[in-house]
Amino acid sequence: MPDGDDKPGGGRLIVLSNRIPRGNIPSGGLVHAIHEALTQFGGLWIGAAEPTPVAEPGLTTIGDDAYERRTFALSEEEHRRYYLGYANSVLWPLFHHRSDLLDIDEGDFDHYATVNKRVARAIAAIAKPNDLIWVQDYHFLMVAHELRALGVSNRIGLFLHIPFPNPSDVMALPQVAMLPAWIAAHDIFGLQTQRDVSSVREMLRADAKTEQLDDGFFRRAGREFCVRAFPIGIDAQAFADAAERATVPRLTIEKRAPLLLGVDRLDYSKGLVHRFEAFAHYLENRPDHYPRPTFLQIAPTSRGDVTAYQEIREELEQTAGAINAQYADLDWTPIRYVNRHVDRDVIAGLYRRADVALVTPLADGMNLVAKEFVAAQDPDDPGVLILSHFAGAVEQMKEALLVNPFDPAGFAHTIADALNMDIRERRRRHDALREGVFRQDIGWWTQRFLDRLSAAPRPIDDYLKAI
Ligand code: GDG
Repeated sequence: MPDGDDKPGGGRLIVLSNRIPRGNIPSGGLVHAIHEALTQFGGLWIGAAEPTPVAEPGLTTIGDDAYERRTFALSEEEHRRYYLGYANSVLWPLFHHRSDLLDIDEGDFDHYATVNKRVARAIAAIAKPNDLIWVQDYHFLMVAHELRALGVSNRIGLFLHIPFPNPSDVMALPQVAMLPAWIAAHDIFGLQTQRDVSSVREMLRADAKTEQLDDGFFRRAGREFCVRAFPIGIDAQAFADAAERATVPRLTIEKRAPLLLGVDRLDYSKGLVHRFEAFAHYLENRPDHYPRPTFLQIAPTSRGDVTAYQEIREELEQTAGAINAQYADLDWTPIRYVNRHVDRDVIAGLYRRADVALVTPLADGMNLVAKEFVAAQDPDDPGVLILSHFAGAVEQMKEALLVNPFDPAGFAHTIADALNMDIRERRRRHDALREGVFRQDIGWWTQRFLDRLSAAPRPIDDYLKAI
């Protein structure tokens, strides 16, 4: 990443994300990468405060070292309607191709707009001319547009961690007509995959005001902006070290019995019910002489206040219960479903112990678990990654065993292939995957994004006057 004199005009970095770490920075991962970038550039990290009865404008400082951490206020109603409502009951399902789960309430969008405008005003009040502004994710799709309306000409980039909807799905968003202007207000609109870039391109093609240029650039209202893929990585070395150090918890499974592992936030996009059913299909058809496999699924509850998440939790409990009732024996439970958070070091040890990882979302921006599993394996005796076609990670991880999670029979065959794979093929696939996971790690991702953002042409005054 540009440092010292390479910083554009010596500007700082302003990062906006919904979550902001309160205390110590956890090692590895996105939070750590943002922390490192901010330490290098200097600047500010802005995130949401805990909800309060009334939200005041401006920012509150919560920490100050190499850079400042500040929060913007959120009222309890805004938390319910901007965060749980528009962000997580409209944008999240829509962007994960689940229009059937949309819960549209006109007032929720008003709160989303209010919060985005409040955040934009707070940033406009503190941004210095050469600061880079880096927005994270779908909670803040309008912030750049609001900043431009306030006359802010800084370089602004947004990275969308989740998929972008395809052209027909996106029509279900009541605010679809505003999307091109929101996107065009950035200098860089970053996505996880080429597939997502194509979806944005398709949407912009239908927008009469947008002109497509070369190399990912577009022009709208007199200024150019770029739409590009920046596939996110992990801190591969930190994960490999943690996995090597970790003591695997006692699992009480048969000695040479294979362990299949899934690790996901409990979210309907992760395809957990489909995964459980495919495993049942495998159990139904597996030869009797096999050692009995155990499938361990760790899925801590997430967004438990949203109805769709309560429903998926119930459905998963019922599915696991029914499968275990049908296939379990006195000394064997096929599915171990752990519905709580497990420490990262324990997860790293479990990845290393697992023979097969099941990373089979129905839609996913990237999926970091696929990369963590690969980084954690013993290269001499690696496990096998089963990866869904619908995880963004598939564009970089072609050597995984790829599955269609909607096809239980095909999925079950792939589980059998994974459990039967000989050591030479396991090593061949793992070597290739590992090389990519280490080369395109989280540092590579941060650097690529910030290099591109630093080099973006500055917005022009005519545009600011035109919007
Ligand atoms: C979004 C996009 C994109 C899960 N359970 C536990 C635990 N985890 C950790 C995993 C992994 C992370 O949570 C989940 O990673 P995903 O990639 O599946 O992320 P999402 O939360 O859906 O986030 C996604 C990501 O942003 C980054 O851009 O890849 O597509 O949806 O790191 O290890 N960690 C611990 N205990 C658990 O019980 N310690």
